[in-house]
Amino acid sequence: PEPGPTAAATSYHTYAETLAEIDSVVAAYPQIARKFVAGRSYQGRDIVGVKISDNVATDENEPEVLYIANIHARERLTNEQALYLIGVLTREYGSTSRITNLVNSREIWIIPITNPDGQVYDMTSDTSSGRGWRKNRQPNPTSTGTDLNRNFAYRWGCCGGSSPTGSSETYRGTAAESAPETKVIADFVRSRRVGGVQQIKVFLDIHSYGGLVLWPFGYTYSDTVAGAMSADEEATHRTIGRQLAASNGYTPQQSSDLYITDGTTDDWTWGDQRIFSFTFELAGGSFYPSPANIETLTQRNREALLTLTEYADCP
Ligand code: ING
Ligand code: ZN
Repeated sequence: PEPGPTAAATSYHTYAETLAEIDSVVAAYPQIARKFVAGRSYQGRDIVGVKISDNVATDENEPEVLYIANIHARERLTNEQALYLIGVLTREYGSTSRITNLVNSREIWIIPITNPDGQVYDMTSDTSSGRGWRKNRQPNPTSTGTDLNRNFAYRWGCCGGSSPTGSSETYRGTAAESAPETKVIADFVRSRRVGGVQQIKVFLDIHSYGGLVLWPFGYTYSDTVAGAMSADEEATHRTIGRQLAASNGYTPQQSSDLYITDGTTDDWTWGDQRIFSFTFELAGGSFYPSPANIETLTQRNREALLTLTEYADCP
């Protein structure tokens, strides 16, 4: 394929290549794509995103959608999934009416590498296989790294779904939002409240692997929680989740049906912010699927991602 924002990825993007790709998209589509820096990682790297909307420089009163990926370092395909979405939305604007309508009527925020320190650490000179690193790279009392997907401030550490031990893969940190990357995402989400109303209506956290569509809560097996997940709200999550799964062939389930977790991103975005929240575990059978399969594996979610973006003005 040709280089630039229209190309399907044929190898995994490094952090530097991801930034270059974002710069290239923004340069090619300045009317609808704008780069933003949500904040910095523990080691000082920019946590970079792209905002996609018409009149992109203006904060319009449109429903917003947030996509984040690569919160876990080794889940390299998730960055490609985010770049794929950026590519589709920009490239097809003006030619595919469904996409033109979405970009015109939504503000879409996409952060491809939420954990840049971990992602850089995970990459080796052979980018097709990595170190299998999951957490960020912040020192902790006994080891290195906080699991960012156990460090959010809703029922943090409540329920046996994370670890207090520094060496654990699911180390929850010394406190909620103790990891800079967690706080960057949480601060960004909080910053989208205008007059007390959260503008982000739909959120997706992209992980791999497993071929799953998950929704809150993860901290409890209960599907409804008084004051936090009504029967209607649970039904909305379940209905949307099943529709997404019908389009990509994944398995839909409440997060805790996989296993109990606490302090996850989507428990917080729903529990604290009341944003309809989902997690994908991308299909692909490994943290490092062959680069030859990136195109097929990411295209598989085209319909699901467009559908979810459309739901921003419904729930
Ligand atoms: N799995 C996710 C994890 O953090 C998950 C599964 C995501 C559970 C979101 C609950 C909420 O354990 C991987 N592979 O990271
Ligand atoms: Zn993950």
